[in-house]
Amino acid sequence: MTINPTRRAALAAPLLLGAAACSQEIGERPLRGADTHAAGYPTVQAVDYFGELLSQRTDGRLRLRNYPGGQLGGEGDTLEITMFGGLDVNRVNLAPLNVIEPTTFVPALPFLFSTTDHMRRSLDGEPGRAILETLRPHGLIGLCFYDSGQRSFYNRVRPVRTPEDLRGMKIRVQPSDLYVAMVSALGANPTPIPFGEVYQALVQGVVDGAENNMPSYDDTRHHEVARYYTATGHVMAPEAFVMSRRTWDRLTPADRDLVMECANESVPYMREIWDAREASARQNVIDAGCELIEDVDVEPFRALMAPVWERFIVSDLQQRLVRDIQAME
Ligand code: GTR
Repeated sequence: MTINPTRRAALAAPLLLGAAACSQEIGERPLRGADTHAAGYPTVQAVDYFGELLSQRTDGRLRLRNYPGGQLGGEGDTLEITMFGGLDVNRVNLAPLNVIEPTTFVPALPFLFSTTDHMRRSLDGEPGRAILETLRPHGLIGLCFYDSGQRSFYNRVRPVRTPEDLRGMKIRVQPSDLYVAMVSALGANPTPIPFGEVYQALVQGVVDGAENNMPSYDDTRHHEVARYYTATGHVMAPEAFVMSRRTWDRLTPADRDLVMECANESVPYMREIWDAREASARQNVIDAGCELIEDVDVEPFRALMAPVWERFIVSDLQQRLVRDIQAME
């Protein structure tokens, strides 16, 4: 993977940090992690919890220093840093992983999962494990998936009830071809922008809207600018918690088991916080005066997604994963 010049500056500081870190043994320094979300967001809390478990179970020998709020850069950048070993762990959405590993398109397919329960069972089960395993050749160990709810469209222009209402709108998407194709298929104009820059893009009218889950819509204050939220729930792609393979390879087998154990235990913890946060975020945005369009008929949206599935699901492995997930409904 090549790093373009504009990203070099963003990468430089943490890479230096990483170089210094690499000369120290694991255990002499804390493991370092990153999250694009602010402190207190459920993913950050889950990874902090993972760190606490790890520290308790090793009497502080293994501990974590997590850098939330996108301090170390956008998810694409921090993922590269993790692949190079400059960060030990990272919590990212599936979208930046789409760029490096095609199996990760599967759980990001629009309207693949029918319910939250279907999504959780699929990712806890064999399909989820198989997808995490495909990250290994890219220098990443997939530790676990966390919930990311249902992504839905919001905008500052008008209430959206049909794909027709979205037509021509400039919609921010995550930097992933799948999201670009999805929004194009709905007749809108996709604009890939890193998460941390979306608020300004909305304020300045660079984009008319975006799509995300309710806690992100609330937490980022996008709802202050884009008042219309339509519960399309089109994507239920999870969050991924990964470890750099370089770090993993330096752990003892017993420590690897412990890392996996603590990651797995952080999943139910995260889900509990997540469910509560979804409810409180919904209430917050209602209180803030946003218009929630929750009785939307999603069938016309779903009907336009066939070409997206066809374009991104091409290999035997991807097709098998899709079939297995559908069979678990
Ligand atoms: C959030 C997700 C972030 C990031 C963000 C985005 O739901 O938790 O990791 O992917 O969406 O839209 O960029």
